Amino acid sequence: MANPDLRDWLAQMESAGELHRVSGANTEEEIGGIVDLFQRETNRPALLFDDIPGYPSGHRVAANILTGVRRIALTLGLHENASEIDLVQYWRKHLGGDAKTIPPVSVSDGPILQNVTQGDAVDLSRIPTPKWHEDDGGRYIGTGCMVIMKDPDSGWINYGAYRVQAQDSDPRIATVMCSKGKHGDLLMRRYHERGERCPIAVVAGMHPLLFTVAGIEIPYGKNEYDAAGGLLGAPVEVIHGPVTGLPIPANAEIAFEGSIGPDDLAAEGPFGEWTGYFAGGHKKAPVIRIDTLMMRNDPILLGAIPAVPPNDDTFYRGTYRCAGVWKQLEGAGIPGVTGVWSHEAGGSRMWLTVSIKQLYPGHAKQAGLIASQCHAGAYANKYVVVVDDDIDPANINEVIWAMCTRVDAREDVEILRGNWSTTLDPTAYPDDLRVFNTRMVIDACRPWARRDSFPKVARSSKALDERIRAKFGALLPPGY
Ligand SMILES: Cc1cc2nc3c(=O)[nH]c(=O)nc-3n(C[C@H](O)[C@H](O)[C@H](O)COP(=O)(O)O)c2cc1C
Ligand SMILES: [Mn+2]
Repeated sequence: MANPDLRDWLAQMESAGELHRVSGANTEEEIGGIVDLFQRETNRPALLFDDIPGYPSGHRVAANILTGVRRIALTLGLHENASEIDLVQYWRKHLGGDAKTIPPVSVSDGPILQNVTQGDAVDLSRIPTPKWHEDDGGRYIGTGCMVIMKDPDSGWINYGAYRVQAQDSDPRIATVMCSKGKHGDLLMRRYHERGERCPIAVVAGMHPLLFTVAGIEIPYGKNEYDAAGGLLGAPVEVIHGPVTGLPIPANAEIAFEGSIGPDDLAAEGPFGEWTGYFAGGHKKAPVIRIDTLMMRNDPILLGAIPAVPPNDDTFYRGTYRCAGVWKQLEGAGIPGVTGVWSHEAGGSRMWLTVSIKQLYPGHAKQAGLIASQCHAGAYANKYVVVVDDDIDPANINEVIWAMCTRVDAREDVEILRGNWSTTLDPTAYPDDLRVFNTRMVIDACRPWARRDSFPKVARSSKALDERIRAKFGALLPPGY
C-alpha cells in the first residue's frame, strides 16, 4: 500500500472536524494574518487555503497543522482522545537507541514527478508562498519542510526542518538557515571545506509525520527517513532527484533540488521566531541554486509557522522534548516521575513542569534542578516547576494552584545564573554575546516535613465522581 500523503492527512483531519478551509486570502498578508489569529490558542483547527489571488485555483497552502493535541495524536496513529501526557508517553516509547527503524525504498515514479522544470525554466514564484508575518524580510517557502543532504564520505542521508526563504530577486534561488551544529550545517561544511558545492533538496509539502521527524533531534549519523519509516510502520517511498540523486518522498507536493557553493551568501530574514520576537535580525545565509523544481498537479505548500507561542514550530516538539526530559531524569536516577509537560506559552521550552511521587526529602528539588540542566531540558529554559502527582502537569490551572498553595518562596525557589540559552531569548546576556540566561526552579510540592499534616484537598473523591456520573451522567454536559 502506498504511503499516506498530505492529501490523505487533510482528508483525515476534515472528517475529524479538525480542518477549516479559507478561500480567497492573498499571500501578501492575509494568509499570514489568518494563521496568526488561529495560532493564538492551541486546539484550533488546521487551515487549508485555496483560490489564492494571483495563482491557479487548486494551488493551495496548508498551515496551523500540529497545534492541537488531537491532530498530533491522529498524525502519530494514536487514539483521537489521547491526552497531552499520552503524547509524551508515545515518545518515551519511540525515542532513543531502541526505537524501531525501517529504511526507505526507491520507486521509479511518483506524483511529485507530475510537473518537472529545470534550468532557466525553474520558477519558485509559481508556488503561493505567503509572507507569514508582517515584518518578515521575505517569503518563506520552507517552514513545514524537509531539507535533505548527504554526507560526502559515508553516504549518510540527513533531513531537518530549516527555514528556507524564496529570494524575490531571482525565482531560481532560495536561502537556507541551518544553525551552527545542526546536521545540515555540519554536512554543508564538509563540502565547502573541500571547495565543492553541496547538493541539497528541499521538500515543502508532505505528510506531517515526515515533517514531525524533520523537527526533532534524531542522533547524528542516523537517517531521519529510517526513523520516519519506523513511526509509519512502513518504508518511506522515495524517488531520486534527477540531478542530485537525493531521496525525495514520491508522493510529496513540492520539492526542489540544487546546490550551495562555498561563500555563496544572500540577505536573509528577519523572520518572526518561536520565542515570539523578530530576534534573529537580518543576516546572510547560504544560497541554493536550483536545478530542478518538481510539483504535483494542484500542489499544496505546507506551512509550520513560528509566532508568539503557542505556535506550530514548537508545540508538537514539546511533547517529544518532555519525553527526553523524563528519560534523562530517570537516567540520572530520579525515581517516581509521573509526568513532564512543557507549557506552550513558553514555546514548549521555557516553562517545564515535572510531576513526581515524593519519595524522600530533597527529591522534588533534585528533580527540578536536574530537569533544568539535563540535555533535553536545558536549552533556553526559564522556569521549572515540580508538582506532586495529584497535579496534572499539562493543566496550567492545577499547576498555578499548586504554586499558590504549596510554595514557600523562602525555601522552595532556586535562582540559577549563567545557563545555556540563545539569542532568540530576549533576556539572554551579556549584551554583546546574548548566550546565557537566568532561570528559576520552583518546588511546588507539599513540603516533605508536613506531608502527613498538610490540609486535605477540598475536592470530591474519585469514588464520588464515579457515583455521580453513574447516576446523573445523562443530565450532565459531555466531558463533565
Ligand atoms: C517549523 C520549524 C522550523 C525550524 N527552523 C529552523 C531553522 O531555521 N534553523 C535551524 O537550524 N533549525 C530549525 N528548526 C529546528 C530543526 O529542525 C531541528 O533542530 C532538527 O533536529 C534539525 O535536524 P538535524 O538534527 O538533522 O540537524 C526548525 C524546526 C521546526 C519544526
Ligand atoms: Mn539529523
